[in-house]
Amino acid sequence: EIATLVRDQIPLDRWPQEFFVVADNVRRRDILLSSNLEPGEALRRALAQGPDALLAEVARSGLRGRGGAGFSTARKWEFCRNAPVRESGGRVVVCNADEGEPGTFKDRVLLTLMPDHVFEGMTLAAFTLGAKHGFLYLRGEYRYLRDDLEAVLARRRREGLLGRSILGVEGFDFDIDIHLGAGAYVCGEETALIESLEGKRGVPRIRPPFPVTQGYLGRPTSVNNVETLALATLVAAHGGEAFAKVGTAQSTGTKLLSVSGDCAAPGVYEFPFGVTFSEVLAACGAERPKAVQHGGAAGITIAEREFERRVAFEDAPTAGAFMVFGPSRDMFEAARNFVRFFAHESCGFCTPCRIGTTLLRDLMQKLEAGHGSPLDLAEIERLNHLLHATSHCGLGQAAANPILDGMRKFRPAFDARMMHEDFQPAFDLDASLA
Ligand code: L3W
Repeated sequence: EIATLVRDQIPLDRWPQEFFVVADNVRRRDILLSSNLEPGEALRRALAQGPDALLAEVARSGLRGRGGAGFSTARKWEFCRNAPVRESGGRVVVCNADEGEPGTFKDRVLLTLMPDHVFEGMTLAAFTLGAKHGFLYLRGEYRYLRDDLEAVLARRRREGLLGRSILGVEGFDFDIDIHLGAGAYVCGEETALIESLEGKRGVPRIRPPFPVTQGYLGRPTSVNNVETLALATLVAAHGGEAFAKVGTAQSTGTKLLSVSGDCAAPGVYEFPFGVTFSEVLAACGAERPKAVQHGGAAGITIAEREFERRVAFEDAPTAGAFMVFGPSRDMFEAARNFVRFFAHESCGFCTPCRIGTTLLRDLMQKLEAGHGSPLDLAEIERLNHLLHATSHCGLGQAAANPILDGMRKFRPAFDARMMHEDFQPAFDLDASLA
């Protein structure tokens, strides 16, 4: 049912309410999904204290990037703020709403239910950095959200929360443009996103230089995930200390999980970091699950024996995918599906990824057809080393992960695909030579 809803692109406000489940063990007022701040509330508090104090609060909160990599938000903002600005223009704030990781849909919920939190987070970033220009880079498939988001921006301009002299503060000018992606997964990578913003093909750049020093049009640019920016609004409103009390030592606050697959109650859940996979599976009503795919591109598959592991940067980090695989699922099929996705989404710029992902896909198709042998599994391992060592960006580097994880943890599903003894090749070499 949820798959049909997603496929039919029904706006989230028309989805049944039960899809938005806030887990029972999250009850604090300062938690994202239950937060009902007035637009401008966090910003007013930050303006009263000044940009240094806001940055200090963000540092105190321990907030880390929610796009998967977990880089410190305070450090990113600080790097960007300290980067020299050339004559070409000022600093830039980008909200990465190119939510394309397989199995993620939590940013879409935030943009639908709490766009003010996201735009306010961008404005707070701008206040810290001294940026005048911001972009919301919206995934092409979320185009239907654009009019509503533009309406929110227009309202915020009317309320003095965007535009010139924000909330009457002389010299604090900032506005946001919405830029639509066009369906390329790789544009979720921050430098490909910036290329796309500049009107070019979305090909990742070599880093360093990082966007914080040379981003959009060579200007210092902070690229942050939707969830990170919404959380920054909470930090500004309630203080970093309150935020840091939730979660674990190295992963403070909460994490939104897009729970889908074989469970009774799929939806967007918010849990404190440190929650175990078992706890999430119990909350969403998964019966006898055999695996969870939570790593997005990293393809990290958590098998049943690992269900006591924790969702946290120090254990199992995630961009927010939580795909539940029930007892009847074939994990070979799951891996094959992922690799097909990467072959399709490779931007084609570098040869290892362009060719390597296609070879991986073909090998998996060969195995699926029952024509494979252990040599093909060895070839997959070899391709993985090659892709890992030589790909231009993370897409290629991580493309073989779902297969390798699958081979390590669900070997029987792969062995079942080996060529059967009674297999008859279509082409009889001996006969043709004779
Ligand atoms: C300044 C340094 N900045 C790192 C910044 C960097 C970036 C952030 C993370 O993403 C993850 C993976 C997937 N000076 C810096 C520096 N930074 N060193 O920190 O950087 P990095 O390189 O650790 O990760 P990454 O390549 O940006 C890999 C996940 O991304 N993923 C996520 C997709 C997210 C979306 C979305 O937000 N809409 O699509 C896709 O693969 O899980 O863990 O900002 O500049 N010395």
